[in-house]
Amino acid sequence: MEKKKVDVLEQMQNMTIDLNSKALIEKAEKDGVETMYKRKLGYKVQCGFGLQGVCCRNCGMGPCRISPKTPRGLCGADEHTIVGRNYARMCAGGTAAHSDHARDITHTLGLTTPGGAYQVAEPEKLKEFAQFMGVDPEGKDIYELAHEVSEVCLMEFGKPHGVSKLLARAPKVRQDIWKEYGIEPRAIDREIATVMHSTHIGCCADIDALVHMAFRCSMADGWAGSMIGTMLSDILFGTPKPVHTEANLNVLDGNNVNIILHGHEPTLSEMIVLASELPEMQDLAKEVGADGITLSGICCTGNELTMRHGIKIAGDFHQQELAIITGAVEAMIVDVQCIFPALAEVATHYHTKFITTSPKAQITGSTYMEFHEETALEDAKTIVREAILNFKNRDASKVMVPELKSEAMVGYAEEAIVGQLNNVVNTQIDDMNTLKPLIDVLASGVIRGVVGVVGCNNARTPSNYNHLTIMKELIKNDYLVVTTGCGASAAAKNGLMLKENAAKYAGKGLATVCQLVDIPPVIHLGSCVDNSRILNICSLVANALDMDIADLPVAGCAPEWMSEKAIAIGTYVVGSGIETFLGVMPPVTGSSRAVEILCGSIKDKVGACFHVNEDAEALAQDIMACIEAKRPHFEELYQEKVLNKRVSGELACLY
Ligand code: XCC
Ligand code: SF4
Repeated sequence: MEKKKVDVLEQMQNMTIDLNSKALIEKAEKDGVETMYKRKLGYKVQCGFGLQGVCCRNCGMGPCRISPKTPRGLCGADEHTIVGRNYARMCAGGTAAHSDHARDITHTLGLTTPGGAYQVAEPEKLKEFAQFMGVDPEGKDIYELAHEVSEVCLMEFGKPHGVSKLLARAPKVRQDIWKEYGIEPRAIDREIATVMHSTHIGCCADIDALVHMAFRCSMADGWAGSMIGTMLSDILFGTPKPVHTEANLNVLDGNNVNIILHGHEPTLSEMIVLASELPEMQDLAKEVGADGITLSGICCTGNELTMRHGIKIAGDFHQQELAIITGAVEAMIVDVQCIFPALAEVATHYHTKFITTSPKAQITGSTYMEFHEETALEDAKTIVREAILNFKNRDASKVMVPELKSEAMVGYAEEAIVGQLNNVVNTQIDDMNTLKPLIDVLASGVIRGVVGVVGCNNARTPSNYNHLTIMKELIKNDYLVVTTGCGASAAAKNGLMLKENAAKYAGKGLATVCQLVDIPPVIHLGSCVDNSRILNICSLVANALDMDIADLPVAGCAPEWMSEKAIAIGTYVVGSGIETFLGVMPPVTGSSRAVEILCGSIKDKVGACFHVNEDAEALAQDIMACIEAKRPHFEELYQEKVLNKRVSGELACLY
């Protein structure tokens, strides 16, 4: 290759640290296929106004862009108003995405029937949750109950009065903080509508008020939408249990029909799993000359499938195009969110069918096969058949499945984390659900803290670099890492979710706990809506200790965030009292006031704030310093609330 081409290739390959991705970027060049990495080269300088969040096009007089020469928009909006409005709208976008996903799951719960495509997998969890939501399960048929809970949950999206019922899961002190600051979210849709209204031209023009409504809206994401999504997914499809899997593009199988599921909602992917396991589909695969069918997942659908079925993870957000470029994929089936429109073009270079299924995410150039929950299994069969029949079009000369994959243990729901710790460490205690072992290792400092390292890949950093750098640094220093979303894929691809690797990567304290308790140093909690599991675990621990979430030695981190969903998540995590660290600067720097509030004074309201550092090593140090600074207070509280009471006999059994 001539020098210029080599330079271009090298530049693209430097944008990821994944070796499979590097190999496929080279293949893409040879095949003449454009990828995100190529397009990024064309974006040498990104718009400075956009980066700072000071571009407004909320009305037809604009776009207005704030600069020293034009310090106000045509309507007079200043940089604080414009940045605040843009930030609030990002939160509303993210909340809408997670919550609309949850709405579909809720609707699906209403469609369950005994023996039908959708059934209740966890009757006990349903009963418990029904009770929590104020529905009496006594004497009710389980499906009658499911339908009733579905209705009650649907009301959380649009009820005219009251605030989210799920707030009651949080410690009382935390609830009081929310009440005081006025960020208890009302109906989910209402919070989204409120933000859209207030950010319309000529409405809210006060940065404090805009940040406030961004928080209230995001709280509806974490403490309503996402939490309902996670809970009902467990009830419908089963609570995840630790299961073995493999990750990275090598999971694509040579002579099998390869079907990749990409997107977010388990309502579709669960049915594809069911359909592909049917004997008629397996037979059809043999008929067309394949050995069988291999399903694998990308993005959060990948997480949902792997944690419930051990289905392999093909890759993360930045590998979606590369997956097709292997030439070995019969169908890429998608529903909603994080799907590159570019897949339509990439697929034209290979035999791959790019199948869209949701009216919410139709993409020009795709094969659109609309999926309906009402006819779920039939629809899924039609889609799987289409994929199988495409096997004969595979062109062996275009196939290159890269060499690497890693093994991983995934699927640690709240129950698994608590149960597993308890099982091994404390078998003498009858109550299997005690949090004592987890709390003991935290309080003694054997584990310094717990950090949720979550979220996307961002083309502003080399793919996976920030995730891995931060996770490795944390576990090396005895911080337990829990992860979701594409961060989880990064960990799985790199062996961080293997118990066997604890000794290699983790510090002495954490490695010992991992060995004793039989957990990996980086724990897979699921998809991005499953960040609500983190809220749940924190609430359980804080409640058990009679503390606030903000008292715990925990932190959140989104090292490579990119989506509006990630901004909403970060905001509700801060709102929940958890210090949150970002590896990519959000578009707020154009307003000194916004930065000052989000990275500072919001702490006076909610007990935590954002911290940003685009240097991954430094960000890891920031996280650890922050948790260490919290520890003395935590240990003191622990002494006062737990140890002293235990000695005086006030604390009878657990905590
Ligand atoms: Fe999307 Fe959920 Fe981000 Fe991955 S982590 S890029 S949002 S798939 Ni959710
Ligand atoms: Fe410009 Fe104001 Fe219209 Fe925004 S709302 S585009 S700042 S005139």
